[in-house]
Amino acid sequence: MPNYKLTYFKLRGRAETARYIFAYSGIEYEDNTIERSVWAHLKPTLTFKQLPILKVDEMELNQSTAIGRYLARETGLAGKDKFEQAQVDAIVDTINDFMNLFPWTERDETVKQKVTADILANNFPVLLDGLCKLLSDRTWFIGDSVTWADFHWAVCSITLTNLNVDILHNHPKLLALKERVEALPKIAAWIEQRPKTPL
Ligand SMILES: N[C@@H](CCC(=O)N[C@@H](CS)C(=O)NCC(=O)O)C(=O)O
Repeated sequence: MPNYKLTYFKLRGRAETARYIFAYSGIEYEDNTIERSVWAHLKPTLTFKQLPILKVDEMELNQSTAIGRYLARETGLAGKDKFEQAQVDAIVDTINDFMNLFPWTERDETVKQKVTADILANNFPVLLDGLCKLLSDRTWFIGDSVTWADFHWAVCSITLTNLNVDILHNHPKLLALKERVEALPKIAAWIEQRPKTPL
């Protein structure tokens, strides 16, 4: 087993899905969370000047989705065959397209709130209806066991329900999926112990 070191800010953000994969699979890793003051020194040393980064022994991997996909393949959470894997990837990409719409770094609160409200009114229903259709009456999005697409949904929907606690009210199946992931004993243990952060 290689040595894994995941470097990110002290946030769930783009590292949390990888942390769920580590937690669920029980693989040891170093969860290297850095302070903003350290970031100023670290950033210039990085190939693409962004986090997260996963170090696998001496090799470095950037891009949160590539990190998630790699870890999922290593741990049997990527989908059972190549088509299932593509379906799982499509769900993760669809959720990411949506999450990337939000103006996370906007400093003007009025602009931030207006853009956020527009996204929730116009883009969110499309995402929820599509995910609901995909999930249908099954337990997990794809196949008959949990995949990292279910983890990714559970992680991103925390951020969404923090924007508005009732946001999944009309989509009980998607809320139930989030809760099903969070009830997996190893995920529940990680949630209990992780730092409490706004994002
Ligand atoms: N597509 C990249 C985006 C990475 C990214 O935007 N990272 C942000 C944090 S979420 C970052 O490093 N921001 C600090 C900076 O750019 O100075 C990924 O998914 O990993």
